[in-house]
Amino acid sequence: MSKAVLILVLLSSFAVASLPESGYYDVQEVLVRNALSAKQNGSAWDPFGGAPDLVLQFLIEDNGNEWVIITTGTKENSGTSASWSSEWEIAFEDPLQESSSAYLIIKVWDSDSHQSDFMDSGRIALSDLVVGENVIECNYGTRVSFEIDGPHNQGRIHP
Ligand SMILES: [Ca+2]
Repeated sequence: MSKAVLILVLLSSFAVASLPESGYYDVQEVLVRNALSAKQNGSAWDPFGGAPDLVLQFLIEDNGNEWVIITTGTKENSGTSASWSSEWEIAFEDPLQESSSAYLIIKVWDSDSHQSDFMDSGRIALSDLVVGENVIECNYGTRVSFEIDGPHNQGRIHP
């Protein structure tokens, strides 16, 4: 399995977090269902009625700033559902906060060679993330689920 992304999420707070402690976590079993089959205006995502090519971005949003931590590969002609067998490693450095201003954002795109089309997005407070399955219902009904596994290899964060 590839460790495609390694990012340090540094957030300051003294609150208790749902993810048990700082460390490396794997994001895996990423699954999309119920993506929009057509654009808001009714036209297909791709020319000649083609199905969308789903690609996801995971971002962290904190106090109005957001940055990408994971970009999945594109699933060509995936239609309204897709799954990824890849595994991405992320790192949360203690203290992970209970702040109401920190979120994991999921953005769903239809990948296009010219310019990708935004399809949907949703978010979950970082403090609501759990080890195990997480489910995000996006604004237009897309359902994104993924598993968080960990923490592991904790010692590597502060070598
Ligand atoms: Ca496309």
